[in-house]
Amino acid sequence: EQPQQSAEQEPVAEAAPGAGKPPLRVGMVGYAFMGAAHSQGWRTAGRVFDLPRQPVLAVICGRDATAVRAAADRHGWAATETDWRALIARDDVDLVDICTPGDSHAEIAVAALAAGKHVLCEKPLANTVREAEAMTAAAEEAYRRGRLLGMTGFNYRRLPATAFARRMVADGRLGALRHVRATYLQDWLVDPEAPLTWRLRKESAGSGSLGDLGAHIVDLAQYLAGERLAGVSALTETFVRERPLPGGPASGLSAVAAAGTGEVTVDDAALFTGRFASGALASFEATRYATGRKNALRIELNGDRGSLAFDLERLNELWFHDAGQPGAEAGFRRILVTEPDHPYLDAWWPPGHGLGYEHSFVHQARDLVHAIAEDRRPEPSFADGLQVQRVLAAVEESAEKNSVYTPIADPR
Ligand code: SOE
Repeated sequence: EQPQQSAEQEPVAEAAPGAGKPPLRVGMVGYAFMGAAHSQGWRTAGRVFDLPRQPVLAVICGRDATAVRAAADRHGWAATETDWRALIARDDVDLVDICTPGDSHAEIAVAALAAGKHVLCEKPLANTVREAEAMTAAAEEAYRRGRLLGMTGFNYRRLPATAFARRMVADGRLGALRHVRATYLQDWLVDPEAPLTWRLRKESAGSGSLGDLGAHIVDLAQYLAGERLAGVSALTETFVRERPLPGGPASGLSAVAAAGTGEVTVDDAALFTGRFASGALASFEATRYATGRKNALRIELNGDRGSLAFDLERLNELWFHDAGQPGAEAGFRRILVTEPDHPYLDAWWPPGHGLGYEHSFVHQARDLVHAIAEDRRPEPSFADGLQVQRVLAAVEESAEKNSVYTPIADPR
């Protein structure tokens, strides 16, 4: 089906990439780490993939006029705003991409959908189940009303190796699934003097390692398994309860410390076990205190016909054990996921020329453009983001009750 093109959606000018295609004009809110990553995605997707609509980096928004101008220049955005409401009110924006801390996701997403924009929202979808429910209801209504889409930014689904792993599981290569083992380990809070940034306060981040890292591995585990968790038993801990207040500008995950200290109000680490609806068992560990581990997301799945293992720090590889092989020759073998018939790779480099972290954001932009142009509900949708939020809430509830097994509300 041809994408709808309104009068003001002129095809992209001749010299630009995607010339002759209707544009998809993006307005982004937030310009820090995730803003930079998403900018890279929007900037690159239409230059690598043959997309039905050409992403245009129309407007970027942040409260500090000087800083947002600098971000616009660095990342290639045409215009700036300092109030997200002004961005949403613009008629030269088709899609709003939310890269702010979790406390503003719901308000921006609901308003953007009501204003007739598609929405991409960084994970975790919200800070609470209630907010995620409101966002999901708004997205359902906006889809019925105007075919508007709401997508949650679980970018790790969009690496060639994880997407290929999903294909193998769906093709039955693992047989009946018995175990999923997932860890996401970082170490940027090991130093007790690391400042109290927004990620360490419940009112801005919702939770700590749980929502920031645990959300990724819950989504990835469920995506790869092709089914949802039915319940969890959990432990959480906050190792350092008081930290220096942040002072000057933040960069990436760090910030400059100022005078005084404040309380850490989120978990530093979360450990939980889970049960899938099929009876398969899962374990999860999310922490920012795994000294020496920088961005170590690992996941392994064991079925009665085989196993798969993935490590984000070696993201062009997938390890596969086929239990049907004769014992003497069996064992995990490395699949180098760099062939043109692996997911996403026909548009990139010749075989063996691997991809990196940022490509997951390019693929995310690519997939969302296709979903919009083809009038398909995106995956993961806001409803999928809400379901992950319910898992996070069940983890918190279980941890509060000393690991009592906690069913997940509405696991559909
Ligand atoms: C920080 O822990 C963080 O940037 C997460 O917020 C991202 O979602 C993850 O991709 C990398 O680590």
